[in-house]
Amino acid sequence: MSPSMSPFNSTAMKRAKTGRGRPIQQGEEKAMARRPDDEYDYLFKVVLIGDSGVGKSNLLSRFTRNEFCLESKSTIGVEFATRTLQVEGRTVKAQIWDTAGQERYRAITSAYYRGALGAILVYDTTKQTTFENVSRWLKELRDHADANIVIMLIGNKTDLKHLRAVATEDAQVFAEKEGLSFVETSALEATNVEKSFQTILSEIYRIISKKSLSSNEPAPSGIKEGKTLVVGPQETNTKKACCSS
Ligand SMILES: Nc1nc2c(ncn2[C@@H]2O[C@H](COP(=O)(O)OP(=O)(O)O)[C@@H](O)[C@H]2O)c(=O)[nH]1
Ligand SMILES: [Mg+2]
Repeated sequence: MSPSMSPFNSTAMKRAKTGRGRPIQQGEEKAMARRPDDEYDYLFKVVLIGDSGVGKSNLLSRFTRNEFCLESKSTIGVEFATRTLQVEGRTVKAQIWDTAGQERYRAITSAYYRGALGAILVYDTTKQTTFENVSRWLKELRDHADANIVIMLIGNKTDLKHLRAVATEDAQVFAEKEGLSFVETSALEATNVEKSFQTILSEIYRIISKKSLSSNEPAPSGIKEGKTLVVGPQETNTKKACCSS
């Protein structure tokens, strides 16, 4: 792959903060008027994958809205949620994409993976088959995502201790073998959710910053310092009613 094809060049969005001393760029004024506090250094797209029912949507709602839903409901259409946070001293806007149940039919399209810098691969610690299917999801990533994508393995639902079916060590050994970072979480109890997202965002940041330091290549055409590059639809995030926090 040519360097300009890599998402680390083409879609890691470095956005100059809209501060004094820089002229407002075309189109920016409008965006600022709409969301005056939306300032960030980087925008990272991360996709959630894994079998249906493992808790992807709840990990997302826990991370972005601090909400959890006991009842399971499929959402319509691909959607993402965002949260802006500090990562390694930088303001990062995490744009986390969630499936709309297509994983049930193994029908996730390549558009879902396009421009993703990270993938969070979730299994359910109480369901062995969801762990066995992790290998299939890794293959899916190899086939559809960029080769440099940062992958994190998450074993979710640790609150259901009496139902545990996948040993922590087994997942740890597997993750090490595959070179993935690994965390066990409970979206219900909000255990390690923050930590897992922070970990993958930090990993992405480290790769991006190393890359821009060591790169002697000119920026790919169309990418200029201070410009916002858009990956996927901007703020088409649909508001869903959910339950308690
Ligand atoms: N006990 C428990 N249930 C969870 C947890 N995360 C999700 N669930 C439940 O598992 C079901 C599926 O969750 P959902 O987020 O829709 O999974 P998805 O299909 O992977 O998006 C729902 O009934 C959730 O309430 C968790 O950490 N602990
Ligand atoms: Mg879901």
